[in-house]
Amino acid sequence: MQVPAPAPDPIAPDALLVEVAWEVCNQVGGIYTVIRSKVPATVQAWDDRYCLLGPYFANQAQGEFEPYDDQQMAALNDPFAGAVRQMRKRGYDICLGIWLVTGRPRVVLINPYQAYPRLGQIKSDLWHHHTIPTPDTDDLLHQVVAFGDLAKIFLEVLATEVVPPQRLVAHFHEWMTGVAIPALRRDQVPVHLVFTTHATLLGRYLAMNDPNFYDHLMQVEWQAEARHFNIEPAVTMERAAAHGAHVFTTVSELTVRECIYLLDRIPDAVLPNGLNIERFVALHEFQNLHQQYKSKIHEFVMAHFFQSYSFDLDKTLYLFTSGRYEYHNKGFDLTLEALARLNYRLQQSGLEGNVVMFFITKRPFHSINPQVLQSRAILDEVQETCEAIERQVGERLFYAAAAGTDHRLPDLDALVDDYWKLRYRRTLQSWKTTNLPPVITHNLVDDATDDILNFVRRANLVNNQHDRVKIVYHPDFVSPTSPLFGMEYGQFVRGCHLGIFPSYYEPWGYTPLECVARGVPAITSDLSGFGDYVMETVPDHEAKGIYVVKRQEKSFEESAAELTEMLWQFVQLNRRERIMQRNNVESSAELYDWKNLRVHYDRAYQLALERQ
Ligand code: U2F
Ligand code: UDP
Ligand code: G6P
Repeated sequence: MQVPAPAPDPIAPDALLVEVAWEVCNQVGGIYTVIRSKVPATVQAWDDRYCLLGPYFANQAQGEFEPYDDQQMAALNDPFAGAVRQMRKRGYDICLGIWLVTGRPRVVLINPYQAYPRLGQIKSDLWHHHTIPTPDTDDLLHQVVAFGDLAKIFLEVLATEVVPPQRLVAHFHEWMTGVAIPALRRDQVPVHLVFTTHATLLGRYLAMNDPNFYDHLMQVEWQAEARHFNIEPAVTMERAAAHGAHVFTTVSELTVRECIYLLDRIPDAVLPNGLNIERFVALHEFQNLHQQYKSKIHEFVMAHFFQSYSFDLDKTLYLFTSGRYEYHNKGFDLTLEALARLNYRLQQSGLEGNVVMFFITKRPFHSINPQVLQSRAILDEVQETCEAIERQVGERLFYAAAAGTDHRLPDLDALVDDYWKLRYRRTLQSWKTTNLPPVITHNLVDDATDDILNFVRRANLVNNQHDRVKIVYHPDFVSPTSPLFGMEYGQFVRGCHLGIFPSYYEPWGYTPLECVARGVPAITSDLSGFGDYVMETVPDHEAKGIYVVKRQEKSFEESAAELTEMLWQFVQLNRRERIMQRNNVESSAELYDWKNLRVHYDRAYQLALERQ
């Protein structure tokens, strides 16, 4: 298939659009990235006819939400403000404001807890009207059903009291907001309903627990399995939303199959995920950034490894994987297997250079490993000492050069005070150790049964000096406030050479796409929505730095062999080839810009408007 020509900017349907998601101003995972990155493209087309709706959680909203004050609210002359004012008059705790992200969209946030006094009635209605059970013990479910009830009230006010005759589309993401759909249908509220599932709940659980998930998909009895995993309430909410919506959509062809077999409805459309791709005017700018952030990673690596032994950083490649800790679904198992094989091949080959592989994920931990932290602190001191010596030598050398008569270079050693010489020696002495550099940077709550740690122990991939593939397991997302990396996730990605994401279950998978957007090549799999999309729509994707590991109908062994071969080819590229590849990757990123992909959303909205 050919690469589709960039779609002409579609004209958004003439209606109001409310997009409802649990992750509006509330980051949990990938759906936050969908909503947030899509804002500029959506606002461009829908302008002030667009508004987001989500639950208000003070801690989360604080940093990214700016509510309008009473004066501003009174002055606003648009339907969303009108509906918020109406609800306030009736005593609801609801606010309208700006989400402080690129595009600055309007947002309505509703505090779910205000509906708690009515929870009994809400739950009873869900059961009697829609056979949706809600247990008493799960607070997330309580928040979800409370918010669903309030979202329904807001949309009802908007559709019946404020905007008629203007039409209204409400687009719900995931079951957590989709729970409002059945009641909106039952009460025949005049709203055109779109529901998007980003993964089926059962799919995620089954994939994690059944090694032959894809073979068994057609025979799954949803209710029995939902009970088995103790997720029946959420699954019934998801099914009710999928069946109640006028238009039901999902994010990739892969999840279409899941929807058919696990939710019993064929999606009306696939809405692939994009990004807001920002390109630099000068091409070399992103290459410079790679170099700049790679230097920051060098600092971490020196602190982490050089205490025990050193290696040539200029011949070191930084590989990484990242995402929520789903060892099997995210393909951490396959990645480790391939790394162990790569390590062996590198040792046998006589090829120069090392690979440092980072696992960036989230696991419960007590603290950063004090040894790792201390090593970093001492290295910082070494750096300060070196800078002090450099300054001293610099000043004195300059003086000696100007004052001297024989034009010969003075003895540089003599230009350094004894104080600094001693401090230099002492700091280094206290730093060096004979221990191996730790694989993991933190003290995990559950170290003994951790899958990554157990693999490296079994495979003896434990940062021995002779290992050519070194492992750094960082069980927390990287952040600018972290004492170890001290950088944004996006900066970390830029500093690396390759992202590895050979997922077994991944409805879309943003992480490889985020690499591409930053000009970093990435490995994905044909069981990830993104990988599948790339195979279908970008014929020369390998030349553009996107490698797809085949996992469909392949054994673990076959996929491990393929991934090993990909890594092996990658480590043999020289610097010039890597630079050229990064240029290709970066220039292809626009294919995945929301400017091109938003059209799928607008078509779904058009369909919803035709359907009621
Ligand atoms: C899919 O990503 P996720 O489903 O992982 O998206 P998240 O936003 O990380 O998680 C949403 C789910 O997390 C759960 C709940 C939601 O359906 O089950 N959850 C929760 O338990 N507690 C909360 O407070 C909030 C959410 C998919 F897997 C990726 O491949 C895609 O890239 C991504 C975007 O389409 O969607
Ligand atoms: N991520 C992050 N910081 C990190 C590692 C990952 O913010 O240190 C984000 C990443 O940018 C991506 C999301 O986590 O947007 C993972 O999304 P993906 O679609 O890959 O998987 P999901 O979690 O939705 O299953
Ligand atoms: C960028 C910089 C170059 C640097 C190169 C290193 O292209 O602009 O100055 O040499 O990165 O690439 P590498 O793949 O070896 O990290």
